Amino acid sequence: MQTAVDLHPAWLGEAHMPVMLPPSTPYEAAQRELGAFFAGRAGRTALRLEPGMGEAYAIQPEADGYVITGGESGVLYGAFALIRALRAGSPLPEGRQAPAYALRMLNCWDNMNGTVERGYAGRSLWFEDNAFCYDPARINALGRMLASVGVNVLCLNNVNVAEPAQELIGDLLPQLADFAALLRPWAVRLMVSIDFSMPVRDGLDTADPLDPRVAAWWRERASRVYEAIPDLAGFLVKADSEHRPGPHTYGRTHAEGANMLADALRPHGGALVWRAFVYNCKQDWRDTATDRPCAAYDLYRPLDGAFAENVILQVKYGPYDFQVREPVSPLLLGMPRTALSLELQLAQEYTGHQIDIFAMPPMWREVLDTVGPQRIRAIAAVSNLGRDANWTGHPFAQLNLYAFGCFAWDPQADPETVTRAWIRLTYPVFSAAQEDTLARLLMRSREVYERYTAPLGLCWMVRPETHYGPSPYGYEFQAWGTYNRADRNAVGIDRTANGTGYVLQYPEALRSLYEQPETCPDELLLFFHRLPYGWRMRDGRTLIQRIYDDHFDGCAQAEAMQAELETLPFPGRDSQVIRERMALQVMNAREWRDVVNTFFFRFSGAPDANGRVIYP
Ligand code: GCV
Repeated sequence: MQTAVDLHPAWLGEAHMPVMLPPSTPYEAAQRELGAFFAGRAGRTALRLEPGMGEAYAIQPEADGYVITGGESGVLYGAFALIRALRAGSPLPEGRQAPAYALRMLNCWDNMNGTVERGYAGRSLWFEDNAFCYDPARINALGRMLASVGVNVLCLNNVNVAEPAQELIGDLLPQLADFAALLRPWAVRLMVSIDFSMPVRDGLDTADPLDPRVAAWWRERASRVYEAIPDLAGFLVKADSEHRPGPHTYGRTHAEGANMLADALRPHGGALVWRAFVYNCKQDWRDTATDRPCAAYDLYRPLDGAFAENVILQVKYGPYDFQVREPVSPLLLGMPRTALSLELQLAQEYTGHQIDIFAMPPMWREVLDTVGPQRIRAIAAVSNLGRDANWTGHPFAQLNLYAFGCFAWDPQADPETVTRAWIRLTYPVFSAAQEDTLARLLMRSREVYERYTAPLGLCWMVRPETHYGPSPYGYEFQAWGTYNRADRNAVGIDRTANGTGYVLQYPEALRSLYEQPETCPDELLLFFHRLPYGWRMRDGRTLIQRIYDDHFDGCAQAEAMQAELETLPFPGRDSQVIRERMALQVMNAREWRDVVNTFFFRFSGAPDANGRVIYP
């Protein structure tokens, strides 16, 4: 059983916990939050409900307090925004505030057996033993946490739908409805990942989307589901990807598959979120013509404009799969007539397993700046939550969830401002200097991780089984389409017009930037180019020297982070968890440094110009 303190994310404050009894509406939740916060403080607040405002709100300071005007969920977001600003000492949001995206979704890869695919914070918060199994108080606290940062949709089951999760929209509907009811007062709606082949499981001889019996089956099923949960946000689908069933089995396009499902949801106001994470996961490594990053654009670009109006195509930020650094997916730039959702990953699958520190806001800033906020209509992130007492394993991983909410509401958000606000809310005892130390550390944490793992756009050097720790050739002879093709002369893949042609998928400005190694940003150099070890970088160093230097520097910076953290007065359990995980991170960084340096030294035979130890 969790203690009361465990039920709350640190940014909401330990002393401020008015949620042991679930509220009945967002309005009531807002009243309670404000009541609890202002109890014993000067000033009063009034809520003015204007249903037409929906999720929007405005905070009006008055002589003796504040008036929050907003729609049914807007008043709740306004209440949290006011409390946050007052607690963090941040400026109050001025004027009408409305979220940039109507759908701000957390995707949970929870399996009904209680495991979480790529989960690093313990078991599922709501599934165990192939059934629903949860502490209602914790789910209530989850709703509060999500609402406090404006996340409004939770997709509760893994996109890899495994038995018996199909029954979430079948026999388990009553339990699903009970779960939805717990989150409703927090303005969080459910979404369900579905199995495209479900009609076959139910006795039909096909799941062909153009077969009228299949379409009728889904229409009937959608009606049943919406009868139980009228405000369900919709269905999420992973189709024809990593062995999942999909329309290709029947020779149909993804637009045909998605539209059939969207038709079934439309009368109920549901959205059909269709993932664009589709590639050949049975590639022969000898095949150098097939280039995995090309796959999604090749498949979907010709379908632009063919999707029904309530289909949202959900695209991972890069063309591979949540690597430490990838160029922005060209699909995000190349589907002007399709509603797009940007998929981020809070779960640190390739980014340190919530052991190594990896604050994501700077990365998201780059992605959103490249894509431009007007191109996307929704935003989703793979969850980093689990049953661990602090929700995310590493306390700093809470920042990524908090920041996701901020960026989903306002895609222009400034990473450092968000990070500093989170620090002030989470560690209110810190002095200004301590806040500076932690803010700087977090803001550079991605670059540090990148340097000791896979700098210069080199991806996939992780251990294939776990995606943690180094294995530079681990993916090299596998079927996943993930190669660095290092040999004794060169490393990287030529993705220019003379190579796989991937670069041609970009609009002209980016294409010409990436096309030449002389102009390609260093951090993506080996993503786009195959270069000899003696290649002269812009700063005069050779490529091999830069690889060595980055690994030495990254590791040294991880060690420096460890020393800096020692100077900070983390409260309670955080102190121990942070220290323990930092020690593991330093070990990991040393391992990465030595394995990768040795790997390239053995190929290139080039000594380190600075004479540091590289194991032969
Ligand atoms: C849910 C990667 C992960 C898989 C994940 C998949 C996806 O391949 O390793 O665990 O499956 O992405 O996003 O569907």
